[in-house]
Amino acid sequence: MFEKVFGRRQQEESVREMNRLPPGQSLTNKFPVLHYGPTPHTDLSTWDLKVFGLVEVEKTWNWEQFNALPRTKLTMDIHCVTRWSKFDTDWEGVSLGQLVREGFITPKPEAKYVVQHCEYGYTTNLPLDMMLLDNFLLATHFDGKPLELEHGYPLRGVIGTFADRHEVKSAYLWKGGKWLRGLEFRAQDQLGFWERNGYSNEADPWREQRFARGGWY
Ligand SMILES: Nc1nc2c(c(=O)[nH]1)N[C@H]1C(S)=C(S)[C@@H](COP(=O)(O)O)O[C@H]1N2
Ligand SMILES: [Mo]
Repeated sequence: MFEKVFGRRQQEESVREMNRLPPGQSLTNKFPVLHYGPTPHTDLSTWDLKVFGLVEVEKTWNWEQFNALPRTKLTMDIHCVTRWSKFDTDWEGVSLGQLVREGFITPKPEAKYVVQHCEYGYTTNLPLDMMLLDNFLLATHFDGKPLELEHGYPLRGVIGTFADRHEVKSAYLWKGGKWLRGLEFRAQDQLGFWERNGYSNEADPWREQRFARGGWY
């Protein structure tokens, strides 16, 4: 936003005044890459997404089937626990909330949490009710183009905040798994990779829930 006209500092002041900059964050116009381990090179011909656990019918969608699901575009601000925030980012993909509302996935009544399973075993967990909100997307595109390899191609979870809807619960960016291959519906919560390694399970950027209490950070 305003990239050509204003410098970074002025843009940051502007989002701060609009109450869009969570505490302890600063604005970046770059898109930093952050993950643990190597970047997978996915072959779309063998790729699939498994929906399993506490759902009425388990699903395995190949790339073609996944792309036939109803699609959504949305604009969000995203916040990384390493203190950068990026504003007005454009995403396209599939809304889990819409899949549930339209009957493509039916969670069992006991399902309260979802674990995102990614290539190489990365996981992250969220309450089901948060993943059904408009600000969680199974994203295939960023900024009008397919995701770049290192940002999660071909599919990632992404969660952010809306400029004008602060009441919608949100989380730091690590709660979106890059190179997503599975969604596991569960009755009990199960900590994901960063959550087991000292990060907050709630991860609300407005409350600065960065690290778990009692963690070693
Ligand atoms: N599969 C996988 N997804 C991941 C991670 C990871 O290590 N592996 N790191 C998370 C973290 S800590 C962050 S901040 C975001 C970063 O997304 P980006 O690299 O697109 O900025 O991805 C999240 N998703
Ligand atoms: Mo991160």
